[in-house]
Amino acid sequence: MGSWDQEDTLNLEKAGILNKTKIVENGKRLRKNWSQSWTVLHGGILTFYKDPKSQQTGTLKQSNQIVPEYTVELRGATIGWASKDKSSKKNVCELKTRNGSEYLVQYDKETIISDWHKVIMETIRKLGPD
Ligand code: I3S
Repeated sequence: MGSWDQEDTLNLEKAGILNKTKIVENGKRLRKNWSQSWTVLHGGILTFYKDPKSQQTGTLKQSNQIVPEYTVELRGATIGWASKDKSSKKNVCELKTRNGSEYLVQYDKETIISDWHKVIMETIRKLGPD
């Protein structure tokens, strides 16, 4: 990954705050751990950044770093609305990747999560099959 330049900014598809939890990794079920993330969709990759507040702040330099927590390749992924048994929260999307990982993404305000659902679905469609 290189540095963030002007071209990247022009091509930025979407960014914002979402709640997320990874629930499956390589086919193996994980314990849910919901947390808020600054989320960026760019170039077919969805990146969830760690909340800087939850990071160790030993030095000023460390506290200014924004570290990706999960990087999700959208090619070959699927997205849908999660069924009620997946979570007690409202407005939950289920994102399944080609390599067998699953994430739940959620936001209480419906318009926010609907926009994400739409743009992720459209991105997956444009990327085409594997
Ligand atoms: O699907 P689950 O296991 O009921 O998910 C809940 C748990 O992860 C819970 O934490 P504990 O593992 O400490 O019980 C979380 O606090 C809840 O938010 C999870 O459920 P929801 O329905 O919020 O996705």
